[in-house]
Amino acid sequence: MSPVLVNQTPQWQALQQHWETLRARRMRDLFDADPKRAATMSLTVAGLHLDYSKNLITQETLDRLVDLAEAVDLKGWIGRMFEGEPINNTEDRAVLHIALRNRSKRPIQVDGEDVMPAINGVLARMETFVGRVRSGDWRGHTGSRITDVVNIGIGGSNLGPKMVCAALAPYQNDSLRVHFVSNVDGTHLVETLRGLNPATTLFIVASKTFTTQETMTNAGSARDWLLTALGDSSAVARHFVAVSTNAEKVAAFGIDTANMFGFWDWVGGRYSLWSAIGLPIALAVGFDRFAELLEGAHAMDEHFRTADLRENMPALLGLLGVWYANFAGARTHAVLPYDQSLRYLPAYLQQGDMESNGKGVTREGAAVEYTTGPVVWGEPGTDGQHAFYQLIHQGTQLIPADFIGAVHSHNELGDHHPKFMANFFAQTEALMRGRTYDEALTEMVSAGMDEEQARFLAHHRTFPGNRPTNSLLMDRLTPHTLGALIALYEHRIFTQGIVWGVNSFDQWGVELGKQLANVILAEIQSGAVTADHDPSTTALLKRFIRQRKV
Ligand code: G6Q
Repeated sequence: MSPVLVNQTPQWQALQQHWETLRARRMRDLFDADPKRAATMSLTVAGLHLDYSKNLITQETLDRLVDLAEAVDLKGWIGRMFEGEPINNTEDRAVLHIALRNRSKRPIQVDGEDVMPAINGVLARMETFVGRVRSGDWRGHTGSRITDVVNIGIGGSNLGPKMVCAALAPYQNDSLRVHFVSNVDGTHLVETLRGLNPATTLFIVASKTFTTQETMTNAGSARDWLLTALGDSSAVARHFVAVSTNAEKVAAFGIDTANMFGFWDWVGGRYSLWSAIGLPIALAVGFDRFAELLEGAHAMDEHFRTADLRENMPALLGLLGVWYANFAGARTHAVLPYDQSLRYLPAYLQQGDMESNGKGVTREGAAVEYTTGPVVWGEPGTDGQHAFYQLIHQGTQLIPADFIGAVHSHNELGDHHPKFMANFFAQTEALMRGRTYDEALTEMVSAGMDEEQARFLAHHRTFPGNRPTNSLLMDRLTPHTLGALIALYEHRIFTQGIVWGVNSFDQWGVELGKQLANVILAEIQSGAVTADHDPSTTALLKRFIRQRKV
């Protein structure tokens, strides 16, 4: 018998009724009614302080959301993930990114075998390699030390390391620069390689499958670039390393498998920065810092695994997302880092969240009858304030937002950081409080404005408020707090996937386009459109082929 869809449970229906009673309430009033609200709706875990009091919730909402989490056996599913059960049911795989950063001595078994010795073995090889490259012991083909590392990978083999390298830029020195090439658009590779010296450049070809079209095309062109300059195919061994699960294909490309760092099929691409896919991170900031990143994530893992749901930061954030998506009608979720070095975090989480929970059927294949993963988007403050915050404040959609910032900047320049963070706090306050018509009117009249004009403008200067935000504050963005922050979002995604009953760990939705692209590529290369396309695609293809001939 198929399990009941979550929207048919009494806990879901109770939340629906609860929303009807809460939707007309004002957060301002909730704060007035409970002086301890900010304190009771805050918690600190692994160096991250979360204040979730500026949400349209009461203690009853939290009780009911936790009831829902219990109804779907969230705790049981967390246990199953940590125990290495094959919870990715469409690919029959365990989901063990948590093992990659398991800094405890706890064994983790997959099919009766402890995976920790293999994980620690790869980490040890990474440490040695990183030490050699950073110290200058590893030399290029001509005997020069490596000055530039180019990671060639896409999706999960790109976004995580790229995001983390930017976030940890303050921990890098100038002697080894790390670059990322992902797009098969030749511009990406050409512009990255411009100015680089082949004799001092090391490529990491990062691909779990080692078959991904974009990555293999870029890797082939990078190899040509190197060999054109160095003129000796044996140079590949000193300038190319691979991160993959596919030794055969790595060898076929010409990379010595002694220079291959492996991982396992139970590491999903978008959850893989903790594996050897994190090699560019370790090269950029040193292995010890990479280990601190793993430790921060492990601290969040232990919290997620053991804390009561009512005090469980990732579970609470996940449940709040469910509250807005399924009961308040939100369709998007904004991630707003007040930290320039977290500029790639929204893009990273876009993949993490949307590829994981952008699903329309349950684990058992039944169509869902409710909203699943939201559109995730965002930009760092304060740029976003001068662009799209207007819509968050006064638009017609409800957009829950996460504000993320640090008490101390790595670049304390004059009063930049106080100004920056003043904006963070001001925005969350303004979104929560809003400004009533009367408040807007009084403000303008007291400033001396003509009353008729003030009455007109007050409509435009009214802010509805009641716009929900979470505030995440850390002391400083360190490898440890960053690790905890990423793990927090991973487990938030997990929580929501469990509530919605979807498999968060497959990505069948990316297949169809890939298949069609292969058919179309053959047509472009042969110059003849022969497949049975729709009329629009046929016309576009013919136009493209014709114009390329001119
Ligand atoms: C992530 C996805 C996907 C994957 C890329 C790259 O979860 O699986 O983004 O990471 O398609 O795949 P390869 O690492 O195999 O090249």
